[in-house]
Amino acid sequence: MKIRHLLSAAALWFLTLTAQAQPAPAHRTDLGGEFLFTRATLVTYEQGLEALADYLRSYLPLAGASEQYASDAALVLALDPSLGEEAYRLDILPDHIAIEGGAYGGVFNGIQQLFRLLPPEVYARECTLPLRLPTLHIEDAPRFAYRGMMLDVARTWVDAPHVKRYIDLLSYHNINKLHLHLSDDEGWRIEIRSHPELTEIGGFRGGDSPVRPIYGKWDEKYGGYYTQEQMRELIAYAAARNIEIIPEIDLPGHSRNIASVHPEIRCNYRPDTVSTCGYDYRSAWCVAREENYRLLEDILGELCALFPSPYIHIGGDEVDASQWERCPDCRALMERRGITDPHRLEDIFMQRMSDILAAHGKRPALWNEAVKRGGPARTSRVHGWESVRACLDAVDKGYPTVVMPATSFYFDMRQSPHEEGHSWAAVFDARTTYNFDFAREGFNAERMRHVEGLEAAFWSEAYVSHEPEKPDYLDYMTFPRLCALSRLAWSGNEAGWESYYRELVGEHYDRMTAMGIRFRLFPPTVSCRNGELTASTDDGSTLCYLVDSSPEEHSYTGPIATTQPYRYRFFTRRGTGRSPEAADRSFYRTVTPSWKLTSSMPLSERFPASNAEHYRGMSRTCRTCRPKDWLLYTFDMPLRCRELFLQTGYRQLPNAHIVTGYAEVSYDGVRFERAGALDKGCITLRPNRPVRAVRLVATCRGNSTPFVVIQPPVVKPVL
Ligand code: TNX
Repeated sequence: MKIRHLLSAAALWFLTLTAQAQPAPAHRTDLGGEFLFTRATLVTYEQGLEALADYLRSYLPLAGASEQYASDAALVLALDPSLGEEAYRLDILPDHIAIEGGAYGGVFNGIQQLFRLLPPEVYARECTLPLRLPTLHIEDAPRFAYRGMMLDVARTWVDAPHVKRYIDLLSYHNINKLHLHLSDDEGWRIEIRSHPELTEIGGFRGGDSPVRPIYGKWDEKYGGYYTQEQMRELIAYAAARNIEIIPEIDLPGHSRNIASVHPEIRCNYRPDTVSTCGYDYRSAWCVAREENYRLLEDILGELCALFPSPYIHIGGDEVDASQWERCPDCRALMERRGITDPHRLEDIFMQRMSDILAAHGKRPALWNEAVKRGGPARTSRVHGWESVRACLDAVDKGYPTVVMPATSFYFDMRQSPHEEGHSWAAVFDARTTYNFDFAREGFNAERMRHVEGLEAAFWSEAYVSHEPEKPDYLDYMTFPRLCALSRLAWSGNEAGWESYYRELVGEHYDRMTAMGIRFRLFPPTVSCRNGELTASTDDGSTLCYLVDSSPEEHSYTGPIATTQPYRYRFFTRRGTGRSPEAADRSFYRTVTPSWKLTSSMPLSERFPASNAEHYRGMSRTCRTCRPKDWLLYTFDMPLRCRELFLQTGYRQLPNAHIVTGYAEVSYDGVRFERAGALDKGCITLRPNRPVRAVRLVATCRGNSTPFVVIQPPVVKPVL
């Protein structure tokens, strides 16, 4: 008995503590009492909320639920239409808990608030009762009606169970829109019953598919798709968690996939397939071909019937209009319409898409490029991704806009300079996402009227090459940046980063661990002074380190005395989180030797050899690679180094590289010896003698791209 009391007292103390570290909801009043939450606590619900009673009981070991709605029962779920749809009131009183929402979503949000008052184990469905909860009154409502996340399932296929898991994770963070990027050059992911070939063929690339292989999947047929049945289930699963799925079919560009399945939709000219080892590169729908609109009517018609979302995203980004310029039919259409700018053809195309959607009672959502000329109706929703300026432009034109500039919201961007991920928009972590400031970015009150909310995006070109640790990479890139996004979209960032960071560390790390998220921790601080290498963290994580290239992990217990600090790399772990590696500056130091590039492949004039040679960016060949093609790096002086990293293809992306091949090293400039196979177009050499030249030799027939990208060698000096 006594022990029990002690435990409860401890639990109460713990809960009060964590409750203090909670995000401050709009209004919270502590009432000073307590409620005893037991297995016998009966859940009662108002009509229409049964799914939420079931949801609650799937997380907590509560014995019963009753349709007999009684407002003074132990745990009451109720509606109060006087509240905003997603707003809620949570009352914890000595004898009952009441969660009232303006609509279903509001009650769901209230349940999430209750979860945040419980120990983190609730997310693992391991919360034991009884528990004492402090009595309180909370009223809260979201800042934005649109709080979204976009997942690109086209480049990397994410199957339905993994999407469900992701929906769960989003829903714990009060995200209410899941924008699914269902088609792109590399895949078609949603069954269209009137055209089963779109998924049966276009759902897969490589192997015997007419869709070319790419992004690390070269020797196998790769892909997958959702049947309409599965999608219906996902839609319902998401809806039960207050998430609307918004489908996207990317039109009229990013369509190489469907154009490989239905080549007739392409523009009417002969492609140059010689430089691509036979692949047709055209990726846009021909605007002049009338039959195309019948196929599009079938596709959009089925999507409108399948998805309850009032918006269907029809893309509109990165359209290569040069294809239309080369097409006699599109040119004739331009003449008939009296237009000279081929981009106007996109407006014509999008207008027809909008008409199809309107006939089904839906509106289009578009990437910001599609409204640059102001063509589409102001009822279209714009997703502003290119820049803040692009968002402001859409807002100023009067479009309801979802703000998602890549520089703060593209979660495929890497989080610090030496990590994985893209960097074309920015290198940023959760802090940048959290600190996004509408006022500072130029959104005044008038402009804010057109802002529907915020969205983040995870594009998956680079994800597929991480497949062995697939969920880890998605989690790592998403969290905690998504926590920051959700805070920004739900209540704003006025509390400031320092306060939010304390909350992440004090609260969310344990919650994400219970959720099973392999999240990113911030890297440790490393410094070296007077022969002492030290590492530290401020987030309660455990510090570990690695020496040289050995995989053996050591735990860090104190300063390391060394004259070779560049041999050590540190990282931290906490729960299911891990940090990136961090090292002393000397580890990252590189030199830029003088060298020359030659090749069996002709080199591009736009991306000449001198770019790479002078460390001013990359160089390119003018065609794809074939067996025995070579790249030769000749150093002006014999090069002594610790490490020599050679890379073909884009940084962070296995694309436009030599897919299979090997490296040969020469120490005298005459004889070459094998030094190993290329891995995703790259090789790291650790030569023990000065190197005169390295040759990379291809063994693959093509790389699915009409060129090979050549990066300057990364050379780490002998220290
Ligand atoms: C731009 S964002 C794209 C995507 C890429 C992404 C990579 C947008 C509408 N287009 O096709 O996946 O960059 O970060």
